[in-house]
Amino acid sequence: MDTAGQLSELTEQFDREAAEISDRPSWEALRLRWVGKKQGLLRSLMGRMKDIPPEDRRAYGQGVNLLKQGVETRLQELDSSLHLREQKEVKSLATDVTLPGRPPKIGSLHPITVIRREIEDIFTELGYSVAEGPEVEDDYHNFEALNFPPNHPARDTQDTLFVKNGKVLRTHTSPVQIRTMLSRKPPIRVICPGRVFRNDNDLRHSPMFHQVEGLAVAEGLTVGDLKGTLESFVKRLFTADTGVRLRPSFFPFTEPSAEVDITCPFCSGTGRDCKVCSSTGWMEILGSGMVDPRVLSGCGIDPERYSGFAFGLGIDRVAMIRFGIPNIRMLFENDLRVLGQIRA
Ligand code: 2U9
Repeated sequence: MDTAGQLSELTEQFDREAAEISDRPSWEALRLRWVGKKQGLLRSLMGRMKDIPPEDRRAYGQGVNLLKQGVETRLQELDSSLHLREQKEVKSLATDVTLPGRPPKIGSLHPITVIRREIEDIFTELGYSVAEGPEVEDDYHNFEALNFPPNHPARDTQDTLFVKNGKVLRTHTSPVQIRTMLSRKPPIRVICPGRVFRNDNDLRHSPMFHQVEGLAVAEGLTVGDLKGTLESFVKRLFTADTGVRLRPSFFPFTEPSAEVDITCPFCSGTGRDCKVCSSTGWMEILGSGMVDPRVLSGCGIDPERYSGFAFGLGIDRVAMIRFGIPNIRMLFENDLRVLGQIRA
């Protein structure tokens, strides 16, 4: 075959190889094979010039140059289209490291947990232990042992939620103190935090809420001990200048009984322009009393030898006062947008 024929055959061969190119490595191999500086085909075609008869050299050189131009143009076209494809791939796969990071959501304790733990800490330091008991109770532990007579309307005033077989959802944590007195000998100092249930549902009441009740039983305990204990408690829970006053009240399980007001921690008891205490300077937060002798003897404790005091408060109410929460439902809907705004 003459040299012109050889060159046109090479052109066809390159076109066939170029048509097969699908990725960067095969393109790179094609480029090296044809125009590589050391072993490229075109370079060796140029090197053959000395073997061509002098009268044909001009035409041969032109033919090789034409082939080289065609090869280089086609290689460039293939390079551009591969480059476009590579850019698209990079965009779809790559992480944009210049984007701002997403901050992780930091959790926080529920307001009720915050207050419950504060109360537990205060009483633990005063020598109390923490006791728990069942939420589904029997009539004996929830009512009878607490001096509610059988079929007495007092059971209705508690808006009891009944379960089957005569069981109830406990209406207070008092049955835990009953269980404590039945299983331990005085001196007793316990607090009983937990969920309680009443058929009551409005802006300030929820059918489930949280109580802490406390009980101390020992020889010689008096109303003075009750008042002193509650005074040191509220000074720690609110502010050091918080004062208390006891107002006579009635509960079946304590005699005498008292409702406990504290000086309003928002206006320091002055009442001046205070929405929190409706300008009275006082806020009711606890109920209390000396344990009724009938309750002690029912639990096998001699009321001639021992006396006791008890108290109860709603954790939810304290949390609402402390964090300025207007609606009890905000504590239970667990809307993170609301809970996130409640800060200790
Ligand atoms: C035993 C003996 C006595 C616990 C007490 C109260 C008064 C009281 C309320 C406060 C707000 C309940 O959450 S609340 O609605 N509690 O007023 N609780 S004395 O007395 C007891 C408990 C157990 C064996």
